[in-house]
Amino acid sequence: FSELYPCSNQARMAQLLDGMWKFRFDPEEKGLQEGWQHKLPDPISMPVPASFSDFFTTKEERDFCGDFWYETEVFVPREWEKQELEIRFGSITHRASVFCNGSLTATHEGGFLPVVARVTDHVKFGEVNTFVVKANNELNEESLPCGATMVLSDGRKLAKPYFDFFNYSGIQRSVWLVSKPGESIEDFSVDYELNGEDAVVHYQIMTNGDHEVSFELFDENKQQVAKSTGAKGSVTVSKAHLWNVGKAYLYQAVMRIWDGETLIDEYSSKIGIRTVKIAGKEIQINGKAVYLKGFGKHEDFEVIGRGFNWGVLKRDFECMKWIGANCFRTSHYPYAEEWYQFADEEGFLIIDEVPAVGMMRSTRNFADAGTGKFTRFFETPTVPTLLKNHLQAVEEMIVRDKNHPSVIAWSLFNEPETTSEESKDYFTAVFDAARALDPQSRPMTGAFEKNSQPELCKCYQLCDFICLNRYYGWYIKGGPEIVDAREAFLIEMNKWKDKNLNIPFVFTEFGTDTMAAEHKLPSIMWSQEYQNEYLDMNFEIFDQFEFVQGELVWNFADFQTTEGIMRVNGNKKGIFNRVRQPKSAAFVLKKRWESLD
Ligand code: E9O
Repeated sequence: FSELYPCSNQARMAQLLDGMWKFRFDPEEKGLQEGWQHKLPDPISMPVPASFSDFFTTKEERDFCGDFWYETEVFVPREWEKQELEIRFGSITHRASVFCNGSLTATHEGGFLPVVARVTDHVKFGEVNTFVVKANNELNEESLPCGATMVLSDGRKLAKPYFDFFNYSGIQRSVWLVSKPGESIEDFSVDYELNGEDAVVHYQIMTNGDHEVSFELFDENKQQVAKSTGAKGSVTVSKAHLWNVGKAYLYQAVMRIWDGETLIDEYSSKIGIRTVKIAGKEIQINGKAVYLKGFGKHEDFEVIGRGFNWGVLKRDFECMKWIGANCFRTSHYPYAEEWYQFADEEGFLIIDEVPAVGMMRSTRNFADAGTGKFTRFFETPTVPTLLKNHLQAVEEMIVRDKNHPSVIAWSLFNEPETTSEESKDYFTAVFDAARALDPQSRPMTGAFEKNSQPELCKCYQLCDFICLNRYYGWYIKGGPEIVDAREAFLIEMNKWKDKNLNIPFVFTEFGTDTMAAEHKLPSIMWSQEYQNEYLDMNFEIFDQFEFVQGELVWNFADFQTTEGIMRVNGNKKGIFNRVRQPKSAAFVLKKRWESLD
């Protein structure tokens, strides 16, 4: 099925189904047997898009783990009778079955990429139709992200993430009903070559028929600048306006299927002409080096959890522009598509990450605890299914996001175990598959944690540039030991330097938990003053190594995690607090990043 973002025009209609849906928890997993796919009995109300957790006032509901159901009713007009109909969910976390008037129309594994169900044969035209979703948010070692599900003594399931963010779940992104012609545009891709003042746009349009296809480009004044026919081809845009960092320029690509003079289908999308290349130690956009400044982010906000919200998006971009950032990583999962669309508009760079997080044994997730037997993560029998799910997520992410000019790189993992032969085989398979998928051949990378040291790591060789998550001065030698942290950091950096890899390095995580209200002179850990000192120490080291080509602070904002002794109502490494007001470190970053321009 097509993953194209919905649009409306003379050939297609897209209707947003966001709003108040019906909802029910199903802790006994009896829904299917009792026929809930037709209609939910005694439902409560539930906003879509949103995570369900933080609306509730009981722990049983907030921390619910297991099956849960959604329902909505939609009138489908008669005029759509000759069209194909799809219901498209931006995502359903973490897995789902979609029913239309009681019939199963799609199942999907993975909580952060679109779920599309073709419902043409199940819909009643000119009538009200019922759409029901059965979802599940359990974690295991085959799911992305990885985790476990435990059972409490009262019989309730509880999610045990192997990752540091709350297991927010539900229909967290927008839902559309899409009507399109039977013969339709299923996908398209573009790639660019710069040629002096001109740009060559290579395009490919995938359809499910064999009628004639046309491709047109319009500039921001809606003037046509190029036109071609054929499903595959190249057009030249003379004196092309390039899409640049902080200075976006977007053309409108209009694709059509024709039966002679008669229009069959039309799809349009904004595109940005730019190239991305790793050249020696530089990350180059349009042949010019760019230093990445910004954050690892989360989709996370009060009340709505991971639910998409245009207001939060707007505030986040305003804060990122104010502070002088030019980049963010979609840690630790692909975000709602609207984030990429807006980054395209604003000239922001994105490192797009799959939900491959938690692939590591630690004290938190040591499955064999107590047996005295240590199994490395990639030695377990669950690995083949995990790999299958990983490859599926990589494919869906690249297919979904490949045409965004903002996306400059793919991050294929976060902090896995990387020192065994098994991890090397596993990630070689992931990188090989990913490289075959991107028509723009963007650089591939992954984020490495502290055990992935240059002499031990068997996976950094797969990367076009290397992303390091490092916490010298926080997890390693914090507080009064920060002088020693600096020494240890230098030792590691010199080891990387001695490898002479001649590729860029980007710090994708560094930071300290900081209470927004805590001040202390002289500083102590958790105070605002300490966050500033830590950042200054890190910057002093980054600036000594020319192969360091970017710094993405962990994190843009404080965010919710599972409860535990390491977390005070969430992870407090934000440069902004959870409601997006600056900590003192925001002014340190603003000063540095504005001076780096
Ligand atoms: C992943 C991110 O999701 N990296 C973690 C971030 C954090 O703040 C988390 O939020 O904890 C850092 C990993 C640091 C590993 C060192 C742990 C040493 C324990 C003594």
